[in-house]
Order: sequence, then C-alpha cells, then structure tokens
Amino acid sequence: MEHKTYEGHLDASGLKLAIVVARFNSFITERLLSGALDALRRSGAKTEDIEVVRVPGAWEMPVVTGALLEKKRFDGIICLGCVIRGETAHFDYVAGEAAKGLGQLAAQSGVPVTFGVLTTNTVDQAMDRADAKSGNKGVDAAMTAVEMANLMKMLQA
Ligand code: INI
Repeated sequence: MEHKTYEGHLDASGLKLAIVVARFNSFITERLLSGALDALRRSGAKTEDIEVVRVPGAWEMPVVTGALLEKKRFDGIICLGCVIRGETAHFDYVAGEAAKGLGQLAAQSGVPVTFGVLTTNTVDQAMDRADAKSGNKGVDAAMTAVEMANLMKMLQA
C-alpha cells in the first residue's frame, strides 16, 4: 500500500496573502517586492487578495506581522527586508530579532510566515540575491508562502 503523502502545490488562486516590506535599504527591498508580486501574479493570485504593508526596517517586522496575524485574514505572510552588516554590532541585533520574532510568530500561529529578509555582509551580496531575472529571494519567499499555505490548508482539512 502506498503511504499517504502531503505536499503543498504552487497555485496561489484563492489565497489571501500579506507582504510586509521594510523601507530600509529600499533599493534592494523594492526589488524583492517586485519579484514577489510577479511570482504571485504568475501563480494565479488576484491583485485584490494581496496586501502590502511597508515598515521602517526589519526590526519593526515582528510587531506588524503579529498584528496582521491577529486579524486572521491571511493564509500567509511574506516578510521582505535587507540587513547589511556595518561596522557595529547593530546588524546582529536587527537581523537576530527579526529572525527570532518572525520564527516565533510562524510557530505559534500556525500561519506560514516566510523569511525573505536578506542578511548579507556586503551590498553586492544583497544585489545578487535581489536580481530581476534570477536569484530573487522575494520570489522564493512568495512561492514558499504559497506552498506552505496550501499545505497547511490540506493538513487542517
Ligand atoms: N534595518 C534594516 O532593515 N536593515 C538594516 O541594514 C538596518 N541597519 O543596518 O541599521 C536596519 N536598521 C533599522 C531598524 O530596522 C529599525 O528600523 C530602527 O532601529 C528603528 O527601530
């Protein structure tokens, strides 16, 4: 007998998704946002089912994501940001708290919260991961949210 297997599909039609995007390093995060929106559109998401929320920086993402989760209106939340290492320890605090906070929210809520927050040593590394044609981490974060939202629906049915 075949064992039962569950895997979320990459069809975004009917899903309600929020994108939380940081303005800090917007020359990178706006590229991540374009990649995410394009991927969702190509996967069947309706424009009116996607809401974009802009926040100052990655540090502010957990509190805003938590507020969105409380509304219980979304099947998934895509978080997009870019933290680039500077000369001080600021990077570690901002990137660490964003990752920890978003991870906790995903685990506690049962709603997929994807981590499209670049944490790089240089601007070049960030640019490579926010390319319009290949390697855009906004696309990956969006498609992971779609797969996970469909998987969670399947498991909770
Ligand atoms: N926020 C980022 O999203 N990326 C960064 O690289 C960054 N750096 O380097 O400082 C950053 N800082 C701002 C932070 O997210 C908060 O907005 C700020 O501390 C006010 O709470």
